[in-house]
Amino acid sequence: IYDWSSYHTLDETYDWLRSLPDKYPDNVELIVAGKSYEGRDLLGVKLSFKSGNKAVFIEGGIHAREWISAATVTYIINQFLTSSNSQIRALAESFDWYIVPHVNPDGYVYTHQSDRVWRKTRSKGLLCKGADANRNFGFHWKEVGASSIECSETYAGKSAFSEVETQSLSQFISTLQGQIYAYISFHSFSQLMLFPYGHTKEHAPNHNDLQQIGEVAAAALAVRYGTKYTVGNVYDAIYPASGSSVDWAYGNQGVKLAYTYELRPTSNANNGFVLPANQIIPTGEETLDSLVALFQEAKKLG
Ligand code: 0X9
Ligand code: ZN
Repeated sequence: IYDWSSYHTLDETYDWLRSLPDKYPDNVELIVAGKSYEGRDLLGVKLSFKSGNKAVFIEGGIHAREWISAATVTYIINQFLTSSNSQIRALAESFDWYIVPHVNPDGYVYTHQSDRVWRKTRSKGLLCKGADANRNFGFHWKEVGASSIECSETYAGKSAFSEVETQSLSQFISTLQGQIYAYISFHSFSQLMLFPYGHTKEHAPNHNDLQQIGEVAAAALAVRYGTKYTVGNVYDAIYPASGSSVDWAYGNQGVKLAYTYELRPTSNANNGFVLPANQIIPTGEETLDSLVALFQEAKKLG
């Protein structure tokens, strides 16, 4: 059985995703949001409970070693399908959810089989494999905080959208043009809620709203277990970085509500990417608490 007491392999998660339309035929459709270099699907689900809703896009696993990202994303899918909590039900039923737990499946498989701390895609290079998929999107590509050196962890790739994952995912997202109300990307670690921009210290047009909504979401996240998040624009709150999926969704696709979560833990003691599995459920719970508050506050601000 598939549960949230341990981390799963890609095959286990894909089998679980493929089981969902049979169990919830009225509410789940499988989506293939793109392809990977090694030929895997970027498999996800569309959750829909009523017609006429706007869409929210949720992406996990763009960095292969950040296992809590995909685990939190599948936790959210499961809660939206099974929870009887009124706030979670209201949130689930307010949007069409396009949710892809592993947008870098090749990298994730590699972290299970060879190198637990692999970050990038697995495309062929001259000296080193892979590009940082979160530096490869075509919005202010390679301007800042992204490397031209193939072996760097933040290698931006040969060109914008050189990676088949970002190319195909961005094409899929483009087909939803105008429908996407929010775009959320899950990473780890550091306990941050980040929003555009990453390429400049200039504030995004709705910076103040994004800060306010983020602070309300972070306050809600802290209630259950006291987990503290810091909220801010990428450039100031973490570091300059261009070519991320969230900045592209915001800057190129016009998605006004765009956040990157850096999930637990707060520090790199004992390798921050290796979060004990007994923290998957608490992380999922508090993150979902924050999403409930985030969408309530965003609605309030219009
Ligand atoms: O560097 C990154 O891609 C993210 N941090 S991580 O440690 N998980 O690698 C931060 C992404 C910042 N987000 C945006 N630029 N929107
Ligand atoms: Zn990351």
